[in-house]
Amino acid sequence: MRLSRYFLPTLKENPSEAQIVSHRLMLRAGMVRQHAAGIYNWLPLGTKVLQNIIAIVRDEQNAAGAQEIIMPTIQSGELWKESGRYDDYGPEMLRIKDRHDRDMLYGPTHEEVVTDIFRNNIKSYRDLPKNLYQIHWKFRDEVRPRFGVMRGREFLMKDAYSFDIDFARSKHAYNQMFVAYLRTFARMGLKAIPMKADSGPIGGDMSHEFIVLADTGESAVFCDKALLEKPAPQNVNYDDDLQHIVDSWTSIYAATDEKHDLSQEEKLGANLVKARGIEVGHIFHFGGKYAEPMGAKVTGPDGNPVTVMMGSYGIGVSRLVGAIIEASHDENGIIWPDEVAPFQIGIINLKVGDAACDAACGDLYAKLKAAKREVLYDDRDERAGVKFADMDLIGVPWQLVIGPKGAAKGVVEVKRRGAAGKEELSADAALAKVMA
Ligand code: 5CA
Repeated sequence: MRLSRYFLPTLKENPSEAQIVSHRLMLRAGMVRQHAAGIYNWLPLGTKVLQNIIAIVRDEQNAAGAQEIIMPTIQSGELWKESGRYDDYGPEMLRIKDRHDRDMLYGPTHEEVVTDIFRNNIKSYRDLPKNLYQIHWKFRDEVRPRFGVMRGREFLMKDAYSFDIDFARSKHAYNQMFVAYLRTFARMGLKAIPMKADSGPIGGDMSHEFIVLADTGESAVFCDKALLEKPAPQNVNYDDDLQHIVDSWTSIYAATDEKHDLSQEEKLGANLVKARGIEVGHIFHFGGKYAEPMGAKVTGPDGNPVTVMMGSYGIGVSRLVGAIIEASHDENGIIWPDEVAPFQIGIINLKVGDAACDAACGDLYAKLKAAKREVLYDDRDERAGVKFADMDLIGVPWQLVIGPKGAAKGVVEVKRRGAAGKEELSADAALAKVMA
């Protein structure tokens, strides 16, 4: 992409409405613009990051055996009357009347809809297990939307729902998602801590939140440093019994402030980490909570009907964009982890109009595009300082800088975002380095 043609409305000043760094940087980097309280437009740069996060989430969900579907954003209120949540959910649910005066709503979550799909289409235990997920927009009329996309009213969620014949198999589905989450967040460059949690309005008997540490997090977190040092599981076979992997994580101490056990302070000593955290995922096991009232049953091996056991598994996909920035930035802007970066490589032409600079930059740009790299070429007629600042602000991991002197010598300056110093390399060596 040529920056001269790209829709990238960056801001030099800090917007006054933004209280936390990720919100400030998302506005300054031209990623999002607010449409109404807690409702955002995603501009091209923000959309690219969101799509990269979606791709990782999707890849890990598919690997864990979940199957992607798309459910409606507007739901019928009737299903929620069946589950009993229509009245319970409260003012966070945006209720809508259609022209026939029917009760509709903008889905804050999809347990009812997916249970309805299940009961209408799956009849036998032989068709189990099933785990269905979507990556879709939700609406919750939060009292206090704030911190940009972190606590929005409309937000993007990955929500998966598992269906099994008995508790042991349902627990296995829960464990599959638990492990998939550890891998998902690690691929985004995040350290996410699984933490035993309350299940709130979703309900159920077993629940974990996944928390990313950041100073601006909404909840206080205490944990054993060992959790932060533990690498995410590699080469997982999701058909294996995963209980020992889950146990190896849940046996390490972690708690929010309400549940923090003071005796751990002494026990862990210097290994106790006190921090703040952002909830990026939440998984729930709730057995028959929806299947029971909604009649989601299958025929069991003995021919008798059995109510299915369910769990639901959420990831805050749009919130993750903010969480990643909270975890990875400096005074100049965002530092994207490679796998979520909107562009992997930036080219800065220090003297647009200079034949040698234009030729050298044009050549790098063509080669990187031919190699299918996402590359942003700053070909604007702007001061060098503006170009350096914008490239750092939007967080491009590799930056190739070419000015008249370098172009004459056939060399390129290679910078790694977030690292000190720069390196002068031949054009070919620079290409090899940033493509490695
Ligand atoms: N149905 C279940 C799981 S599929 C569910 O709705 N879970 S949840 O309420 O915990 O939401 C899942 C994730 O969505 C949360 O962990 C959080 O990361 C994200 N999330 C929740 N509310 C918001 C919000 N207002 N803005 C941005 N992200 C949110």
